[in-house]
Amino acid sequence: MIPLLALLQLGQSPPPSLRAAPDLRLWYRQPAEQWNQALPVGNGRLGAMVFGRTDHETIQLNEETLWSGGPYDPVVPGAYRALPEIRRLLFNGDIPAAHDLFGRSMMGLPYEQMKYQPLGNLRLSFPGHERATAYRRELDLDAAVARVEYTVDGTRFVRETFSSAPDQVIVIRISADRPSAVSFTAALEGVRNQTHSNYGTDYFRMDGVTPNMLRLTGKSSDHLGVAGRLRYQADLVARAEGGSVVVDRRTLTVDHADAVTLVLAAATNFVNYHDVSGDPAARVARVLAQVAARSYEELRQAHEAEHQQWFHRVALRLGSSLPEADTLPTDLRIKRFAAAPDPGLLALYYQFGRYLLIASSRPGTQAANLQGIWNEDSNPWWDSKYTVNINLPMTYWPAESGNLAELVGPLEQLVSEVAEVGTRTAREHWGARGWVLHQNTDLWRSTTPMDGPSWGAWPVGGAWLMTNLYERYRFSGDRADLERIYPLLRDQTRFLLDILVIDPRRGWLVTAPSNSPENFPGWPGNGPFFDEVSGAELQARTMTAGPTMDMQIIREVFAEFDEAATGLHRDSALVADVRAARPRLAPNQIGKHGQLQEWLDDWDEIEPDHRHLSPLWGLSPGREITPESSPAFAAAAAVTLTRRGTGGCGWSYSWKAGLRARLYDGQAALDQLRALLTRSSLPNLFSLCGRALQVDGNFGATAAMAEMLLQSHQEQIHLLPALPAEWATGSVVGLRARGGFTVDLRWAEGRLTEVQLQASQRRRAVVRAGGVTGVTAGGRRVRFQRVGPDTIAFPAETGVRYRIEFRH
Ligand code: FUC
Repeated sequence: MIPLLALLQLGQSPPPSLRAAPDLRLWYRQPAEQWNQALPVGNGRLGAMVFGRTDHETIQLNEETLWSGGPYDPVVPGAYRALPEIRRLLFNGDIPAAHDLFGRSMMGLPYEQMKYQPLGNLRLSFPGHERATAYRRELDLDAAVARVEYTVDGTRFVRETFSSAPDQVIVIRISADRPSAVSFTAALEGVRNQTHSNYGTDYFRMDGVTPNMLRLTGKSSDHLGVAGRLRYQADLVARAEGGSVVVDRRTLTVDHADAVTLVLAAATNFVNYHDVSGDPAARVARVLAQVAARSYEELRQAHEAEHQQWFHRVALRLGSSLPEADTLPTDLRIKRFAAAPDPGLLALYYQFGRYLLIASSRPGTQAANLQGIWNEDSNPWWDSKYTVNINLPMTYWPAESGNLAELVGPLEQLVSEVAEVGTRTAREHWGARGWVLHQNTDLWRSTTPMDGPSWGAWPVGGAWLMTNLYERYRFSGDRADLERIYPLLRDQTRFLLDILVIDPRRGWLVTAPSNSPENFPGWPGNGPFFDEVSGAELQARTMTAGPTMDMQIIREVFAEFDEAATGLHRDSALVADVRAARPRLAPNQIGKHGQLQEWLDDWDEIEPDHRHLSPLWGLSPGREITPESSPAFAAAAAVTLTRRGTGGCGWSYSWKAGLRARLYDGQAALDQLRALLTRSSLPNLFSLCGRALQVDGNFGATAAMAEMLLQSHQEQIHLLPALPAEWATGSVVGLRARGGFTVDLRWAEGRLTEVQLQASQRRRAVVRAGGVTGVTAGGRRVRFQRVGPDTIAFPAETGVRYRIEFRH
């Protein structure tokens, strides 16, 4: 429970106040009635949602590469030929005509994408267990185990489920405190997509394999004319201790065992986005052979140790919880939180975000999609794919500060594959060098404009993701991290240079066409219209030129490219082009309400409380707007934020919390987090968007909480920049700051009491903290420079533990 590893890695024993284990369990007094209440486990690839029912248990299963369709190519050759006319119409103010022409000529074909699919359901029937008493179900974040316990006729039953990364299996252990008490029937059921094509092209088969196995095999569905090319297999093996196991055609029955371990392996034939030549049967057989001789205890210990390697890197304690918090189930605690402070619940939410990232994005797996890896629906909201105009970038925001940098690997892989595919898309749809990703992508790395011009006409998805990848280098300071992504950054820079055009009215360089995701500018006459591509009545048009967010993203990518190429002594001609273009980009502007303008013109929003916060990108996740470097724009950003209100999808709450933190308004950030938990989260702590969970809101909140405690985007380690009064006392161990620093903090009554800092490389450390007086190492004073009233700088050596001193 204690994050010993994080502390041991730093070569120290934990300070006394950090010894007590924080509350790291979600728990409930009743089973999940629906999927949205079940508890998630995952190893990055295999996911399960555990309902915890006593008599008819469901464990819903996912394998991350099971999607509809197969490799496909939606590029429309020569689409770029329409661009000059679209731009002419756009700059002449004939936006409806520009929109329609984009819809007819620039959309990918098909113009929608493939869907992430559920694998199946494990059903377990325990006759007589409807009479259960003393019920408890929990998710132990520290062990990454979902546990169900209850009593039937005086016998205590326990079920534990985990998804093991080292052994690549899902393991379910069913035991009782009395011998021979475990009897149940198991079935491994497939899922058919009933509605997503009007003819059945997917199928599954359920077989029993003697002496102790259930097997599910199947094929993915065709979708939008793209053939379903995935085959899958899941094998479930029952290992009974005592009693008997009988397999008939498709069910497995255990009778009077002392305990049973169910081991599930699953795989598809997916190799990569253009290769589906894998053999699911051989993959499953190999995994099962490897675990055949390993006991439940061995599997469990290996799983726990591996999980804790990641999880224990950061420990967070926030103030004192409600006195009764530990005796209050999580669902009731969420309800209470609307009216009473509960910092401990937010600390749990923080760690739940880290837990979800560890469970859905591991080195070598696919990147976490909109639902991480958890999806029960063949027709999930937004296809449970990758949407890039906020969701996928936000998913990876907490990774660096939360000391999980390696888990960004799958995103890097996704970007490098999208760049391969997007090179052709850049050429054919924009007549440009480099690579493009528009608003969405899927397992097959589709990169063309999607859904309709209102959403798809947005060419900077790849640019935004590049800024995510660059953060890894900023945090590690490790040149290898820069070298690896440099070609992607260079080629994205080429694309951006090629698509920028001059806005004829102002002479600025702008993107055109584009949109400010997915907001409607209130130009005269913009309003409801029937869209040809989506075949639907839409609220208004979004198409525009040079939206503020595009310009902010491009400035950031250009700055990163300049820094990288200059540091690595490469591509000097391209650096010169970037330096020439950057000052000509459309600048940030302040509008008539004092707000940060969203579009080139000072239009009002048709939907003033729109969930996207696009023009505030430069405040966060970007860094060009700060209260210190650009106070006028920071004040304008605050106006925009207030005008937007506090609602939206879960992710919108989280983004607002992070933005408030960057404005040093801890109370407003906390209010957003409270609203997220009480208004847009599920009882299992997943954030909500539409009718299903969406993990971005969890990840955005985790990132925002870290930003309330530590910010490092201004080349300084800024401690407690946005601490709300409710968090007056607390501690955090293992947060990462840009430049390769690891930071431990303790504070009381709102003031820092202890700060320790370590550098992973030789580096000038700049520390900003109220009342800072100096720095020591091993009890000896370290020479420092005072660079501001609350800021000192000193040369940090690798591996030395520095202690920051304060005036008390
Ligand atoms: C964007 C958002 C929606 C949703 C979807 C997955 O389009 O505007 O709210 O989060 O992505």
